Amino acid sequence: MTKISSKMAMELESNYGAHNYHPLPVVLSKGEGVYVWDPEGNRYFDFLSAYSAVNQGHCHPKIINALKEQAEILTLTSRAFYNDCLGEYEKFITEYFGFEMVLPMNTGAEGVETALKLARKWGYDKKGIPQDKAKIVACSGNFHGRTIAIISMSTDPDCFKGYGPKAEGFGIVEYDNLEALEEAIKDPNVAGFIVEPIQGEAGVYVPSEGYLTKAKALCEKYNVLFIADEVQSGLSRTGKLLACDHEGVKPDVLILGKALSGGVLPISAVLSSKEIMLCIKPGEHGSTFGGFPLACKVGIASLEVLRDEKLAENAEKLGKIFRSELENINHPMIELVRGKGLLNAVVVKPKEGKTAWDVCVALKDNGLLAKPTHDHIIRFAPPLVMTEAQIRECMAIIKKTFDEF
Ligand code: IF1
Repeated sequence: MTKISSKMAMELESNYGAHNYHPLPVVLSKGEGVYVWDPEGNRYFDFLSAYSAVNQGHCHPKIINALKEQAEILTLTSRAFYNDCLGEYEKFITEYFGFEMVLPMNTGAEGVETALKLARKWGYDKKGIPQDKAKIVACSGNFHGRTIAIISMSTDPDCFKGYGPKAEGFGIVEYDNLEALEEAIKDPNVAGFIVEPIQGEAGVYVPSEGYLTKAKALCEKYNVLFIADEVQSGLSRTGKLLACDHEGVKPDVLILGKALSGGVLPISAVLSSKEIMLCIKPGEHGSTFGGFPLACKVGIASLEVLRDEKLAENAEKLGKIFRSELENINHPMIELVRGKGLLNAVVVKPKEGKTAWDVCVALKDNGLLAKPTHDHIIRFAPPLVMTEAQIRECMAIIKKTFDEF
């Protein structure tokens, strides 16, 4: 099949695809490591990493080989039967993260939904909350996915407006505010507190040092499950295996997604203790593809790459270089730089009507892909396999681009 042109690809998407995104005007047709190419052969550094799903780099050979090998043997059995891949994967991933059990799902949102259902079940069966009275507390500025229940926790109108009525049983507290959290979870009907250890979509908000530790302690005090949504912040992105690891906090429930597959398949997972996980009985939750053989093999390979290539350490090292070099640019449009590891964001101050979007289009023309979130914030999140030489090359591109404004 001949490669279609960028122009044709954009026209086809516009004519036949729902307009639920407003992509940057660039078409990708090949990816390898930190690079992506458009159909015309122009090469770009990928500074979005598919929203942190390709931490291991595009088309990592070890992960692709795991996919290809299993794809010729057995792809999907459903959970109606056992298979010879799932148990091994479950043992591998629970030992890898230090939990007793895992419930395998597909997208991050399904992982979050699973965690919400698990918290409610535990609330009724173990905490003694009266049936249908369980509440779950979330943070302002959160992003946990796009389903009806999840957007019922959202404080971003773009996520929930026009999709009402909201599902019941969710409360909101200000992020990084321990007094508000304690006030909210005192309520004996609260089953869980769900939090992103670093808020990605909100613009890479890193909470105060000690917030996670104290929040976990408050959850223990009031017998509330501490649920960490590490779909974006996990898997070495912030310079540790999990963002919770920066404070040594172990969540009661851990949600993973995105890079759990290295960007090859949708793979998510909820990890917890036996006591909590066994509140869900046979037939009470599941999904057709959850934990399927292809995902098991790809998941193991993806986690091995993070460990064997020391990608958390690399993210820590390169992130420090990135933030200090960016601050040294001291350009009037660069209001603030914040982040951890290789999950960073720049708050852009518009200049003569030029916004973050214009900067991203100019970055694209200079060979680097990044995308604004919430109008004035540019998230910079390259694959964690980037080298120091490459990140310095990217800093030069970013500096050159801002100097054009
Ligand atoms: C979009 C960003 C948004 C997530 C966290 C669960 C999910 C996500 C912390 C759901 C998904 C994606 C979704 C994508 C844009 C991107 C994103 F922060 F990563 F950039 F939206 F906030 N928890 N994040 O970040 O996982 O169901 O998508 O697999 O929806 O536009 P999913």
